[in-house]
Amino acid sequence: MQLPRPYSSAVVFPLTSSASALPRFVPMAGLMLGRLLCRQLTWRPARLLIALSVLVPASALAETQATAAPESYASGSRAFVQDMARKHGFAPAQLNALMAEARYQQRIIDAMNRPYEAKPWRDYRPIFVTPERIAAGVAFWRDNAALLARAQAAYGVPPEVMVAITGVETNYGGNLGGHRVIDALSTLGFSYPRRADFFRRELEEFLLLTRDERVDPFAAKGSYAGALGKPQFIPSSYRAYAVDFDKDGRRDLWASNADVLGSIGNYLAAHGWRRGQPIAAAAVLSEGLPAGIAVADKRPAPPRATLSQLATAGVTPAAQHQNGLTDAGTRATLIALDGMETEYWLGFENFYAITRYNHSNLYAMAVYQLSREIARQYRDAQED
Ligand SMILES: [Ca+2]
Repeated sequence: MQLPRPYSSAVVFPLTSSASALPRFVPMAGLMLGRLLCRQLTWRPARLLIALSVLVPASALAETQATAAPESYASGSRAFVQDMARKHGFAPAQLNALMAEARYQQRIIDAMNRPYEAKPWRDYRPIFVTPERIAAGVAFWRDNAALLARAQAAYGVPPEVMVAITGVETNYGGNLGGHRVIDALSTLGFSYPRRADFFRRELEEFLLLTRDERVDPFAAKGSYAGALGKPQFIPSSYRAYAVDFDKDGRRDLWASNADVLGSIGNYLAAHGWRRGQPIAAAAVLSEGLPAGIAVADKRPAPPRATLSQLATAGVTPAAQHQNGLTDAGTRATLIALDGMETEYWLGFENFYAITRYNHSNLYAMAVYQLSREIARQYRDAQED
């Protein structure tokens, strides 16, 4: 995985309007190859494609076969440059030069239209809660035990939750996403009307981030939705919640596990995590669907009903999940998930905090269940 490189002193960035020279971009091997291929494709496509299919992974090949960008992309880019110049003092000529290197990617639009979270729970869970991901989580915990203890002390989040989030997001850093962040955010920000405003703001945040943290905007790789680093923070979250937990002067969510784990802890603490409180519990419905209690599906909802109100309506935590549930005033959301049969769960404040990381009850439940398995196996191994 190619990591974002800090800017060398030879490269002019930030792009302030007072700077007169055009930025001298570091030549990118991938970009150069892409240009070379595009040129060659115009004169001998068939033979070249056969040769390339041997040498170049399919994903890289697809990238060279550029889909024509819709008109919205060029006009969006022009308006964006003007906005950034006005709001943040970027030099228009230099930012135009930078944006001219960004590429519309149809495959990013396609990926947005089939998200994992559209799957039912019975298909979603097996993607993330697997023996391999549990074992790798135990190893990741062992390798980062001191950092995790320090992050738990600082933010109150148990190690297994920070480990499980890293595991669900990027398989502990093993899969950081293969898209250039600038391509993903410009494609979605200019040419994905349903959420264009959101992604355009994230593109703005991304350019500010690269300026502040001295990250090369073309080397930053991420998911198709523009999420960054091992914890997959979107740029606005990176700027607001990432912490320099190893105190080296940079917030590096790619290479520093200290910064990664500290940032996850800080994010959850800032979104309502309660130290020592439960996350979720399987629910038993003794009287069928309870009257007067809202039932959430995959869409998160803040906990409103107390355990005592739930009990009155016939909803109680399953015996194996009653540990720590001694306060009848604890609030929960009753959640129904479409497993092989419908599963009922109680999600507490900490469950809702995990949904602030990714707005899906499926996501939070996968993190919770993965964290339980990792914790069990980690502690078993400690006792051996
Ligand atoms: Ca750092």
